[in-house]
Amino acid sequence: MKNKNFKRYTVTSALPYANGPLHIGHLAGCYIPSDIYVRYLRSNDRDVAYVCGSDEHGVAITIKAKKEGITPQEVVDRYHEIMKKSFEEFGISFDHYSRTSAKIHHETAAGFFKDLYEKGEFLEQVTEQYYDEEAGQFLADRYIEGTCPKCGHDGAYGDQCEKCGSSLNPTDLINPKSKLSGSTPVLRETKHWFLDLARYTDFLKNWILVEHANDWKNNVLGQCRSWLEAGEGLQARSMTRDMDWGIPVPVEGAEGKVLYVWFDAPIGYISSTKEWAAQKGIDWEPYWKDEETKLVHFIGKDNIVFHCIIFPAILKTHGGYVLPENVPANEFLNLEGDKISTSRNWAVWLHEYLEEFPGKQDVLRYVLTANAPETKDNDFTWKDFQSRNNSELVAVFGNFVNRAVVLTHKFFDGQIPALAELNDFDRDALAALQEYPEKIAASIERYRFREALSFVMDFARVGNKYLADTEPWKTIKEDQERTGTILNIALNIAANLAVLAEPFLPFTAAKMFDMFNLKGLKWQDTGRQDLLQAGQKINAASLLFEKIEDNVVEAQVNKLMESKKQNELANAKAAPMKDIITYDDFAKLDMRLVKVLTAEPMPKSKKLLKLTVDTGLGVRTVLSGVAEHFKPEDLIGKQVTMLINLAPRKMMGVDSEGMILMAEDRDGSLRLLNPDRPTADGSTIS
Ligand code: B3M
Ligand code: ZN
Repeated sequence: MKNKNFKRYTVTSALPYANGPLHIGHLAGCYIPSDIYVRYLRSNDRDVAYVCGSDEHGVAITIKAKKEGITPQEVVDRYHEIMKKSFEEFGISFDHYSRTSAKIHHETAAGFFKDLYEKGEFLEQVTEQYYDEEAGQFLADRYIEGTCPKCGHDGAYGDQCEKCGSSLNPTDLINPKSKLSGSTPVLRETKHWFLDLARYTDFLKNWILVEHANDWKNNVLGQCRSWLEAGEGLQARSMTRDMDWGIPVPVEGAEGKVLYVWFDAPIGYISSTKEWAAQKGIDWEPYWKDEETKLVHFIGKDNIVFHCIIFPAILKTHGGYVLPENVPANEFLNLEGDKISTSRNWAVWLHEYLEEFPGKQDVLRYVLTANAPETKDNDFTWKDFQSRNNSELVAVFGNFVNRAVVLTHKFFDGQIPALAELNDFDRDALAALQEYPEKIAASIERYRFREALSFVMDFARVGNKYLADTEPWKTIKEDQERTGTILNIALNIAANLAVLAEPFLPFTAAKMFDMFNLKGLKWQDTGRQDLLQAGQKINAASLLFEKIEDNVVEAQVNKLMESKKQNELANAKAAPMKDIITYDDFAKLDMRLVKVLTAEPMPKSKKLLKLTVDTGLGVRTVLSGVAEHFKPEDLIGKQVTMLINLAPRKMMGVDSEGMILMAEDRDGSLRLLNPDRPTADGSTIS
């Protein structure tokens, strides 16, 4: 399979659920890698359809709608637009971005279901499913939560445990609870249509574990192997759900049921291609049906089973469709050592990034690729972001291009000087210029984008070092011709660099092409040392990258810490109840409203304030451990609550005659207990 020559490419990236904005984990997982791949293919003049769209069905959407008190339609309308815009802003160059609520998709997905149904592929089974009696509905997938039977994690979903990655059935959960009402669901009978995956085991084993044993990524093969070789083998999976949001099941006796979101979503790639082709006035079918089409699915690791097992089984059964040639799934990206989480607001949101780093899309693209979770989970840190920007993009890439352009303006008035005699430095640099394009291409073709990008940077280093070695700012003093040769070579390295970097850093490449007055250069033009020729004019240097200061990344870290704190506060539980007491115990406490007359810090104490209060029965002195929470002037003149019959106690040489009572918030801060209207000092509390 490996060396086959393909006529065209269909490249997909996972359809993101339209239930929230996009964050860096999305970009790193499958959108930047696919975009690099496609930009590279286009640069090679290959025929590509790069399709995606919003995944608008499933429980992910209806749960969000319930949480926000709006309809599922409102949820998907809102987030479809937001996600589409973010992709555009970050240069993710889909040929088409559709949505699964589109009519063409409903028809296409229903058509697939009908086809399989008519072929008798489904097992029609009445099984017991969890039903929420309070909410009056069946609980599909994420509507149900409980303890994972495999790892003991408490918040496992009905379809999957995110902690250990096991795929589950709702009935596997220990202590299942409905997400709708919190009640314990009951089992009720309901009919569903199951895909009997076991029947595809031999085909899948051969296709994945034999035919693709050498060209699929290890992390993908590993997961497939564990599915295909698990003791109990592949289990039948229901392709329908009891829900009212989704694509109605197009067969009789299926009222109130919709297609399982994972049945319809991958078919969304096909619908998106259809929509794209119709708009272009071309035929969509070759992109899915011609043997000479290379289909590649870019996804995150949690989607492997759906793209490598279930969707291929569906395509195979339907017949007439090509199967994916590769499914280069990435692992997960963490953020500052913690799992990215929408609900905990532990994320770098793309729309917020752009507000805070306007025009710096390529910096994020660069960092997310240089540190991509290609073979294992990886961590995004703001420190790493800063240092990659400052010491790689600014100090190497930007510095090299800038020096070549600025010196050409300074010494040659912006006109490219001619080549003269070459020395060893020149020959080495030109040799590198021949080597790098192929090296980079080979890595991209193998989906090793990190490695490919590191070669692009190495090539920029070659240019940087070439200038450092040849020192045109010195040679200009005695040898104009030599200086011209150096700058001619440096500029041609830079022009090549623009083409080679374009898949990774498209905004930067566009600026470079503008500087060099170059248009329409393709991958096949790289390796040439005459992209820029003597006599041509270049434009003034434009800023490619700029240094990011410490305070800027510190602010980002602080923002994350703040969201962690907010989250902890929101989740902090009230202190547990103390032991039960009798009324007589309680009646012994004499609590009163008292007025603070004076307040002053206690010398040598950080914690204590010394107060005098009017108890209605006389003036007393009280020491209160609130100096870290209140200033004396916060208290003077205020009414507070006090336990007045607590035995006096001597502290730091002062008798404290009672105790001020306060409420403690979850974060440990204190609040005074004030009456809701003026009340006489000494009023009792009971
Ligand atoms: N929407 C799941 C996800 O975002 C899903 C991908 C569908 S790809 C066909 O992880
Ligand atoms: Zn688990």
